[in-house]
Amino acid sequence: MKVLLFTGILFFQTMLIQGQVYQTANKKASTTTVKLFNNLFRVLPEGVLFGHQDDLAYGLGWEYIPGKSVVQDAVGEYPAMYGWELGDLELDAVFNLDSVPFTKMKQFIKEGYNKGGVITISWHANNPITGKNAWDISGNAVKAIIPGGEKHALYQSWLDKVAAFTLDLKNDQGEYIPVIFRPFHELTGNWFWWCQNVCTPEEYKALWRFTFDYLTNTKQVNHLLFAYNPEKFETEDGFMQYYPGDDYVDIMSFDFYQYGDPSNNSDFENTLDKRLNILTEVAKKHKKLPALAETGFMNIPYAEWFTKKLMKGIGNHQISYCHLWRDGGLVNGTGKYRFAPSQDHFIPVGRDPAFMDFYKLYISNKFIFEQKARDLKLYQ
Ligand code: BMA
Repeated sequence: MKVLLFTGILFFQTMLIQGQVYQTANKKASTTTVKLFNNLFRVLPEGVLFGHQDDLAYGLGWEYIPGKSVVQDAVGEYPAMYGWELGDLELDAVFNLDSVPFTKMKQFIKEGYNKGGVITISWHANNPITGKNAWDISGNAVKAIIPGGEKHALYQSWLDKVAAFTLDLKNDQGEYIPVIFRPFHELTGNWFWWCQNVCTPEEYKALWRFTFDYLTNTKQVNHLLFAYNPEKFETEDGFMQYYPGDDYVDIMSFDFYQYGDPSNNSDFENTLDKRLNILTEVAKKHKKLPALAETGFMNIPYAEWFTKKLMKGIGNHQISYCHLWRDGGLVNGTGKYRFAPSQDHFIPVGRDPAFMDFYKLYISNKFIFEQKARDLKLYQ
């Protein structure tokens, strides 16, 4: 007890010395989770943590090779953030919707954490009314699963599975590994059953709050940081329209992808800059961490995309992390594509044309990869 009290006081003092103490939305968040949250604020001026979805699991033409990583293959160093996806966990499936076995995912999460990296999890849950996938927008699914809805009990049973998965994530000392949980993302789009075209702000907020309360109170999952994550928005009001409240959110983020031909216009970097302006302002006001939760240019047809578009758009904005989406490799059979440069044999010219440019981003000093993340001791 004495030791615990002493550690608590020491921790609090450290935070005071460093200035502001940031409060996690979950007041019962584990010490490690609170430390991560505060450290992410502390390191904001140090650079942007670079992340990649499914990085340790597969890339173009390979899967599940111990120690292999898409980012490490490209630049010689692992990323600072690892993203994973829970879709189909709610069905008791062995594999997620992208064919990653959940048992392996748990190991990868531990591996990334042991390297000093940050873990984030998304959830493309199936439509609870139709049983079809997350992109099926038929029915009033959100209304059906919030308290009072006819599928509420089903949704609770899904959260039981999410809780069981996350409660299985422990480090070597037996402590829970903190996870940035990003459910019901891209809500300002029109393609998921939780998007703004198929649910009202009140329904969405009720869903978020129930999810938060059920996980943290009923299931005692106290190692999650919650990330709110619209896609398109043009104003602060637009960003905040579905925001469930400061007591339910730790991270404010958005997703933004490149489409079309970026060689003859500045749309991507201009819009990214504009949205990051809004995001960083609103995050500061609410004492939340700002982040770019998903980005990329599928197959990187513009070889200088990383420096001329992504880095340019991010500019000097202080954001916590920038997370590149997954490479669709052989894992689900079809649709091979990549968001990170690959040296794989599927690229006919040998080395990816975007490789050098990605390397420039790597050595730019604006981004944090494995080594620096470890040195920054994000969990201490
Ligand atoms: C999407 C695509 C899908 C994938 C989903 C969940 O954006 O990459 O292929 O199933 O994310 O990871």
